[in-house]
Amino acid sequence: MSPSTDPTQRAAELREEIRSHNYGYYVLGEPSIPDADWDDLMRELKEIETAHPDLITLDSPTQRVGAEVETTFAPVTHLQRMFSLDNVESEDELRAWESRLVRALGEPPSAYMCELKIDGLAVSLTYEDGVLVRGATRGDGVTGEDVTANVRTIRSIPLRLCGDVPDVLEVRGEIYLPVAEFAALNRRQEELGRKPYVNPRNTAAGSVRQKDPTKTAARNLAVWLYQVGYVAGGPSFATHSETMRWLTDLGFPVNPENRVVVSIDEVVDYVENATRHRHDHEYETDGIVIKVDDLTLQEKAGFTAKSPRWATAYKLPPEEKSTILKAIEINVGRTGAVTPYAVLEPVFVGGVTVEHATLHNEGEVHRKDVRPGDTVIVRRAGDVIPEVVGPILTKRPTDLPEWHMPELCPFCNNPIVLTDGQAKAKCTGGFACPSRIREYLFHFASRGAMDIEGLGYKTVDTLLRKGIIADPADVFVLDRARLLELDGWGETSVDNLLAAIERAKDAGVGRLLTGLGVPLIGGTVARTMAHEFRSLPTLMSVTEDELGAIDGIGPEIVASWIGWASDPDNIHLVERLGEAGVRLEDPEPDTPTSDRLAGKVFVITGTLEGFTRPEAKAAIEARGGKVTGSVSSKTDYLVAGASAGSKLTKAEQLGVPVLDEAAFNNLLFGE
Ligand code: 1X8
Repeated sequence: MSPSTDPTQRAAELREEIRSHNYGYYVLGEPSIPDADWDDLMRELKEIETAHPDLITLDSPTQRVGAEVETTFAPVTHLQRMFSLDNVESEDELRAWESRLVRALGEPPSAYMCELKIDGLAVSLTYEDGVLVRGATRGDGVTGEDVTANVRTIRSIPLRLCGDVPDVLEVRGEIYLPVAEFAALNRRQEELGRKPYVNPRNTAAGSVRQKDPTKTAARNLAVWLYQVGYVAGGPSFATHSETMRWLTDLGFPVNPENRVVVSIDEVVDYVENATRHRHDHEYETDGIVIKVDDLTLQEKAGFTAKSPRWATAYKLPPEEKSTILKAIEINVGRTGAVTPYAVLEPVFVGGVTVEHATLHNEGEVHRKDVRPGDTVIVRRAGDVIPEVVGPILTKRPTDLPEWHMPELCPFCNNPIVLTDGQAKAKCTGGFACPSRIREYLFHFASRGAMDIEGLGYKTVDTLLRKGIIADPADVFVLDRARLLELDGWGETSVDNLLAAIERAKDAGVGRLLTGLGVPLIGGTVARTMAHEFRSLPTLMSVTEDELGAIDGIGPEIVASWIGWASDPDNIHLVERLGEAGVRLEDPEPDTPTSDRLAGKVFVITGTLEGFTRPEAKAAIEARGGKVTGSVSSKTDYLVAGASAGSKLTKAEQLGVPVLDEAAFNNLLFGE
């Protein structure tokens, strides 16, 4: 079949094709076409919709991310009440639940469905004639909150169902943040110097209750559907497992770990297996849900005041354990920041053995009232960051003293100073502090910074201990003969390291700046600064106003940089890096390529994937265009990346053409 030339039909074809690829990708986990081809389909559909706005439909894949919603989420009454589950915590309690059930039914059920209980946020989705019309939180079970705009951004949630669709369908499921996404999010938080998120569940819940759907879209949430709430005009089924197969056929993601078993003994086996493999999934689970499979028997068993008798949740043990807090020690990080951490009697929690846990700062140690010698509760929050929850006071030995931040750094004996109350502590030893310099060099050489292969933690440690290096500039004047004297180093490893160091001299201002580890200046900010100024010596003498004028650089970053650049140690370091042969300047960019955008006025908003802000600005200016900060009737185009907010709304109100990244590329580079 060749593509239709009629825009209405072609748009429908494209939507169906994209929907089917999305199903393969997000539900089956099997991509059916290369990403670039998928992008082409989306681009063609967007072009048709731009040319014929009347053809845009609510279920079009181009319409996942809409505008911001108002301050509150409207209440929604569920078509069918969202029940809660009773729970059991042991095999005995599970068998007692079945005995009560058998008594109520007069016979043992012939089958149970066992499912994983997902530790996320419950959601109810309503489809009318196969089109998603509403997403709602659970709320109190009767009334939830309307979170449709946010739910629509979750790519595994179908906007349109396939096959024979019912008139009305309400399905229930759990939205979750994949563990790997959670970890990546926290790495970004750390790079920005912000507090980490506590666990995937709270983060998922927060994401679904965002006012701005572009923020939800950026989180890569996912969903499993596990229950039909209400159906009108649909087929009838004899068992719960059949309804789950039907949901799969309609295009919903249904957890492949679900199993039908025929006896309570088999339920016990499922529970044991699921407990053993609890951490093998990309999502967190907090139990197993057991449901009577036969729908007639479900009806016969009925409900208690708030829970069905035909289902129960087997709660998995909380991911908390108690152990001894042996000591509180401190780290000195690459910026000199001093952080206390707990040294624990090793304990197995959340699937790993935990020996250390961060305590953030002295204030936190006192707020939690944990003291060395205490028995403490340890939690592996979000299965990622181990955390000390608090002491078990009944087990505290008498007269256990409180812990205080040492006055002198244990690594270099220089004073530790406290700022912001007890929130921040800093070692005043500078590069003389062996802990700080080790962390600093390790960061300097890391993949995101100078990317010096072979200069990892162990090598940095050896070179420091032998007195071969003392700061980042020393790395570039290493003596081959001296390295060859080191234990375990041969010609090949020494030459490989020296070659990697030689390459790093040319890494450029952005990477160098990242490597210098200035507080609040991670990779993104460093690249922006490098792009604007092209020269580290220029940056060393930049004024607050010059730096603050750059888009994306706020007053805190400015203050951090000015403070860093006026420290004599750092000024000296930059000079020595230059003397050691490290390139401190980037070449000028190419001069204007054309005047194809002559006289055109642009505003840029949101995050573009292929450009930093300064790069996008440079690309426009190189073609004779101009970039301004706010949208007005004089604006010719708004370039809108991900997370575009009020500027996008304004442009739409004024009828200013909006370019997504593909359209922007087309304007810059197209025929
Ligand atoms: C909550 C959950 C259920 C299921 C999975 N995860 C949950 N968090 C399931 O049925 N597979 S059922 C449920 C509830 O009824 N409150």
